[in-house]
Amino acid sequence: MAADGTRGGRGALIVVEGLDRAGKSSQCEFLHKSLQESGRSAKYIRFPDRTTAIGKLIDSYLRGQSQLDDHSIHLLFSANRWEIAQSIESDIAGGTNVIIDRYSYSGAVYSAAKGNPSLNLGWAWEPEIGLPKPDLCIFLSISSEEAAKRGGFGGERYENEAMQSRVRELFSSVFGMQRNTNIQTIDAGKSFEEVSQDISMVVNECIARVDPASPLGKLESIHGL
Ligand code: NYM
Ligand code: MG
Repeated sequence: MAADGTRGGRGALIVVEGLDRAGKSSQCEFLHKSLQESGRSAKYIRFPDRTTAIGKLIDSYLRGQSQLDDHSIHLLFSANRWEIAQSIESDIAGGTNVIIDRYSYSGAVYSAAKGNPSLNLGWAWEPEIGLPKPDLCIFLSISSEEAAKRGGFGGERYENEAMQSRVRELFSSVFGMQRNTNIQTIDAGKSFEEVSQDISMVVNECIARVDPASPLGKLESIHGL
């Protein structure tokens, strides 16, 4: 059985992006379950994948247990995607829809948001070029006011107001510059049910549209970055 419940064809690569507290993980879990319940093959993965050797270095950095140069940690986040890229490609080729919670867009914007003069968005995007390209990228957009209502920040690096508002600005610049990628912005300030319905609509459209004959794309350089 293929991704859409018919024979043959490849799966769709669906990425969900957004700020901390936008509700990405709960929506991804719900989407994963609903795709499976509708008889489609689906897998849910998240970045950073903290279980690998590289992921453990990232985890320790995020928890503030280790210090790393901004460029080094940036490249580790990217390496953490590259180490899983092949398995994503083979799942997609085998007809499984893959849902990814955070991807290269988070990678570029969080690092660039630190304001290091030698680590701008252009530099940050480079190591992402060639990774599997999403068929759909959902941006769960949430205002700082709504995010604040959802309770306090956790204790990890980057979970503070200054960083989050810079990340919000950079997400909109990056998504504004995307030409050949299907980006769908969804208002994540609505109720869980409304947001999940909006997600399900764009995901079903995407799965129906994925051309079984055309292979998964690769991320390209972003013009104007
Ligand atoms: N993050 C995540 C990055 O800085 N670069 C990346 O490439 C990725 C995938 O990690 N605050 C940051 C964003 C988050 C943090 O992710 C942990 P999560 O989804 O909140 O566990
Ligand atoms: Mg978080």
